[in-house]
Amino acid sequence: MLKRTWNLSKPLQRRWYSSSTGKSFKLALVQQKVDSCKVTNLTVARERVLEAAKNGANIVVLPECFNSPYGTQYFPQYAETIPGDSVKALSEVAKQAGVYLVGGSIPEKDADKLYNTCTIYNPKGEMIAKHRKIHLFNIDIPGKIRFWESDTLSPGNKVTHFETEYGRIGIGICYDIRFPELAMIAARNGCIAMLYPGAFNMTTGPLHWELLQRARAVDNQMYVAACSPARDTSSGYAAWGHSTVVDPNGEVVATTGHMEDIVYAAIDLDKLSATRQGIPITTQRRFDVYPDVSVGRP
Ligand SMILES: *[C@@H]1O[C@H](CO)[C@@H](O)[C@H](O)[C@H]1NC(C)=O
Ligand SMILES: CC(=O)N[C@H]1CO[C@H](CO)[C@@H](O)[C@@H]1O
Repeated sequence: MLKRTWNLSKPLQRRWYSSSTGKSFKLALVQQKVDSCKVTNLTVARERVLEAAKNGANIVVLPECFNSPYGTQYFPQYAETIPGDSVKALSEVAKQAGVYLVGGSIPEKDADKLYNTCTIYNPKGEMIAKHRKIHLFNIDIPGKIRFWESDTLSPGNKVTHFETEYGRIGIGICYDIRFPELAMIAARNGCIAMLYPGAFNMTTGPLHWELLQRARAVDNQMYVAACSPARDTSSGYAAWGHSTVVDPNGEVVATTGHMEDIVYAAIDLDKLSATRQGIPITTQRRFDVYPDVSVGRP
């Protein structure tokens, strides 16, 4: 193997804070089938979270738009305030299950604006963070497809990290995963994982869903997981499914197909440290050559 030497005449800027505690935990991704009745879907979400907890999960993730159909035309009708009915239900189930709950996303109404928002709860049922999707998915290819989230949604304006006894965790929603800066900012601020509720479609799913998770994971040597709704070909938006967990080495450690399922993975924080020791990119960056996107954030 080629031995590389580094020019160490200039001190490398070392900026690395891991909030990792060395404790391992069990992550669960609930790949729920989502339809048009909010109450039913909240009930199903609740049952799945309790089931995941019964199977030993410590952190449970729900998919993007788990209680409303995915489509800009539905968001105004399904939107609710935070706190509101969904927050109440999620808070109660987090407490009952005794887990951290990453509540997928719901269309949030705030004054005259709508957001695609993920709320996060601790095992006491307290809402400890809220992430509004930062990058809105706007695409318009004449004669082919138009999906313009900005028609009804406004973007969030900040990065979101939350604390657990296992370590700090970063959140993005769906299209946010395509912007590597978010995961970089999270990793350099000590996050051990990025969790993305998301709903890729039948074209971008096979093409990029796993690739993007592996890319974010290997670049940042952190766990990355994305939780999709189950596929429903009768709905207006068929999701790819395939909720997946990737380890800090970029390897898929748990995944599924497109049906309803719960994906479980043991998150091993020793593996995270070992990966970072084995390939020390976290301490060998050259911020004297290029800027660090995480400076001054979050
Ligand atoms: C999925 O989204 C991509 C990117 O916007 C688009 O090009 C493609 O046509 C969509 N595929 C389906 C099956 O809707
Ligand atoms: C997962 C699940 O049960 N989703 C339900 C959401 O609500 C609609 C309408 O009641 C049901 O058809 C879906 O099955």
